[in-house]
Amino acid sequence: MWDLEISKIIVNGFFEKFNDALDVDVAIVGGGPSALTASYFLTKNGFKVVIFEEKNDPGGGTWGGGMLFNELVVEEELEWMLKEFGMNYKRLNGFISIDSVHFASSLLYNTTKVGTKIFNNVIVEDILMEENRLCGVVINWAPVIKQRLHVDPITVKAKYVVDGTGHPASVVQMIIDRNLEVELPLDKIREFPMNAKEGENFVLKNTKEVFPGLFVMGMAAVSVGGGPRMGPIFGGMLKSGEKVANAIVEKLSVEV
Ligand code: 48H
Ligand code: FE2
Repeated sequence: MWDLEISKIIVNGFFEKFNDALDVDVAIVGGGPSALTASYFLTKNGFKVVIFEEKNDPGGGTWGGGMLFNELVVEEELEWMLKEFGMNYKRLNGFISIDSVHFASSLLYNTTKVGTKIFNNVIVEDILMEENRLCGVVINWAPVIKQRLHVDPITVKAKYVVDGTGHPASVVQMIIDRNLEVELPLDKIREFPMNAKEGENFVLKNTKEVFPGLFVMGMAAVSVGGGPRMGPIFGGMLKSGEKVANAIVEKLSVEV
């Protein structure tokens, strides 16, 4: 009977990959552009990476371009990365213009193609800690949280956790809420008014390990550092993802 076969293929296929994702090198929270870039470079370097995305459709703030005009902008210097991802684009006055649906789907295609596992509809609701260091995340089905069902979560072990949750910097917020901050100078998360050029520089500078075992990247790095937003220019997100990947590759290579 086809119907039973189909169900078995889905259930077995899911649990095989989910079981493998319970103990990883890097767990990335959120599936936006910085996460898709970081995971691509980490996975390509041979590390086991999982992304948890609370929405049905990973890609974060990329799909809608600027104000739903589905085109977005990247700095010209990032042409090499767009080529690496096999994207189509146009060069215009020092900038690159890309169809945002093509951009989002290319990032998703490339990272999943090299082997990154993305679990959508899964929310990271808490952090896992050991001896004052992050060592994983606590996950649940997003609809469980949204419908406020009283269902306990499960855990995923990771050598490094990356906060790629965008504007709210949700993972760092969990640390702040518990007064755990050791290396964080902040008591709250905030971002400043739009300035594309400064925002793009700020995101890269503030992409770093902010707590033992926890890196912050993308818009979350801007919120945590307290810098300007940059609007619909996405080069900083790509560069931030690449920076996190390089930093973790270096750390994990030393630890091996
Ligand atoms: C699971 C979660 C959780 C959670 C959130 O916002 P994003 O696109 O993230 P970035 O930093 O890669 O890109 C930012 C960019 O899209 C942007 O907003 C820019 C450039 N703004 C400039 C401006 O001026 O506004 O994606 C974050 C993703 C989303 O898909 C969330 O659903 C997801 O993270 N997420 N997933 N567990 N606890 N919290
Ligand atoms: Fe944004």
